[in-house]
Amino acid sequence: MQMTWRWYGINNDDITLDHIRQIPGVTGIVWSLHDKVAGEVWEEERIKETMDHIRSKGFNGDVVESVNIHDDIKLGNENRDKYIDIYIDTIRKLAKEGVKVICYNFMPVFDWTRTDLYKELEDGSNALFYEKALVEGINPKEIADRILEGAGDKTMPGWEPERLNKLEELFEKYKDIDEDKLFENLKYFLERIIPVCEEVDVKMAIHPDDPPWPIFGLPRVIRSRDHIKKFLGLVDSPYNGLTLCTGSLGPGQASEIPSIVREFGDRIHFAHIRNVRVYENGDFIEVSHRAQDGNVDVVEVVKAYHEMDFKGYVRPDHGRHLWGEEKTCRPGYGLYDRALGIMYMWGIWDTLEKERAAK
Ligand code: DNO
Repeated sequence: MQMTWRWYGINNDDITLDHIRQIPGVTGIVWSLHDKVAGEVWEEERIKETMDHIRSKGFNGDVVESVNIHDDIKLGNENRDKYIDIYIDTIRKLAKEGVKVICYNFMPVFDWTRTDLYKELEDGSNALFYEKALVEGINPKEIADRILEGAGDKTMPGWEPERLNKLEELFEKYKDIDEDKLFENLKYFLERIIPVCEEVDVKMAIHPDDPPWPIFGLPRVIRSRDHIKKFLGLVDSPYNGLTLCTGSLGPGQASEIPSIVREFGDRIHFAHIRNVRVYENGDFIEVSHRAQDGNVDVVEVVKAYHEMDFKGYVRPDHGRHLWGEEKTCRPGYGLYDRALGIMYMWGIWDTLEKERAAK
């Protein structure tokens, strides 16, 4: 596995590449142009500037997370081709600078959703939390306001104020889009972009829906083994692949994750590995990577990747906020717990490597 770290860009992240260099075994930086809203053109100079900076510190910039998809593509309306052309243009420019994998999602309106960004855990740390009943009864605008307020002055991917200001309008547009229609629109998008990806050797890696169930009446299509299987069949090419996020799938099917990894392994280009603790009422909270701390058996997950000799990219995904860092870090993206998570994963991986070598 190739260990990576999500970094928010030049002048946009308190955690610098010099800090990241001190975390053992991290070889790649997962990046994006975070000021770009979905559908905007990415300039070659900006891509090059970021890649050069990443490379100057000894990392690769092989993975971009995310190039966000304009709602007109998800809605399948008359503007979609224009936005798909822009998307293709970005894929080509990224390929030219050496990018290998693009992580994206196809969730309508919202990216990941939580009700509390700083819920306290029993050890005094805090983490992202989801209260199921609250989301079932609340106006989506209130959730958006909570998240934006919690984020303070930090930009949050998937929660761009420009889009959220038009929430009512957006919901109105989605009212006739059900799961089948959303799948159809996803297929149309893939049929246009995957041939280009094959040509320029960039792998697409869709991120599962988080949480893995429909919210606010909006359909969600990447949320279970069956959904993933259907998705991979829409365009049956290795370039049409997955970001397998254990934390996103976890609240719906934590115990199945190792077998999902085994089943779809050859289409997983990027692994997001983290743990969640799921409560009986459907609430969940993000916990440390340690298997015992939550419902995702991270040991088994890493074993599944090791068995298949996984050569793709991995990142610790989110972490709790530790030792007061919630005052400065982006929610879910502190330094300490993600670094601890990496060491946990290396501990498992290196042990398995030694065992294999001794056989
Ligand atoms: C959350 C992330 C997601 C992910 C997007 C991909 O922290 O895993 O926001 O980047 O869904 O497009």
